[in-house]
Amino acid sequence: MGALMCFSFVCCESRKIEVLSHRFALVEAGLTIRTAMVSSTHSVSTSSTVSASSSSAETTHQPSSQTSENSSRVASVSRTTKETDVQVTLNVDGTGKCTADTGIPFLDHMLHQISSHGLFDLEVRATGDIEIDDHHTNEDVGITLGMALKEALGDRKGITRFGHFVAPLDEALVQISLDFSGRPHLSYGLEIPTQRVGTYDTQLVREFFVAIVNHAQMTLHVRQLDGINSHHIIEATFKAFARAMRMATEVDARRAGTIPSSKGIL
Ligand SMILES: [Mn+2]
Repeated sequence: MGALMCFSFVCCESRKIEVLSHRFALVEAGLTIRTAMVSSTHSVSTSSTVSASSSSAETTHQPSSQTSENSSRVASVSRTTKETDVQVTLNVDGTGKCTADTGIPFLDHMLHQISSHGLFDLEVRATGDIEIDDHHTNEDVGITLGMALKEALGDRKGITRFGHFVAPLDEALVQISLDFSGRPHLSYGLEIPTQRVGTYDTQLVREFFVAIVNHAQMTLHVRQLDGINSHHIIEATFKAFARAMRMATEVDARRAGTIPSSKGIL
């Protein structure tokens, strides 16, 4: 039924909406992860496997020094493959401090949007095989940021869960609606008119969001309501994404620390 509803929705849209939905195959690529959750409510170290687009990767999650009376929503994730080496530190309850050094200037610019408008403290450092192109590094930054988000939010107790925003940037207007549902899904409705912004391949915007939704395990719908300039369209998307994430990750006091799902689990 979900697929039918989704299909009819696509048909009714004036813009082309690309729907991507797949369950996160937990054993896909033989990735080994050592996890030490940073939240005090998730202090157990575990070993597990998760999927990734690369054939092999080593990932470590390091406990943060930050603590609070409840749980600090901070995560540090390092992920290394034969293609890239990425470190992400994320504080969901930050003030918008950002360091972004990925070797891809436009991606750095977009990471600053996520931090600034989401009020997340974000540190991203990446080295990768950009002598080939930006694809692997762009994707692996998305993967690692998604993993950090998932870890920082822990069991998602008390969060607002849903978030939405419509961001203008001059003539561009982009709507984001998202849900920290535990189920990866991306509906991607951008029509970016040029192949590149600066040196950045605009096809990589979709790849970045695919990586985030898969690894943060979230539902994300992106709709372009207006826009002519590629830079404006992409930046409006990241600003709307940031504000929607801020809304969804904020603690809802009326939830009183319970999991925001009728199923009791996210
Ligand atoms: Mn800009």
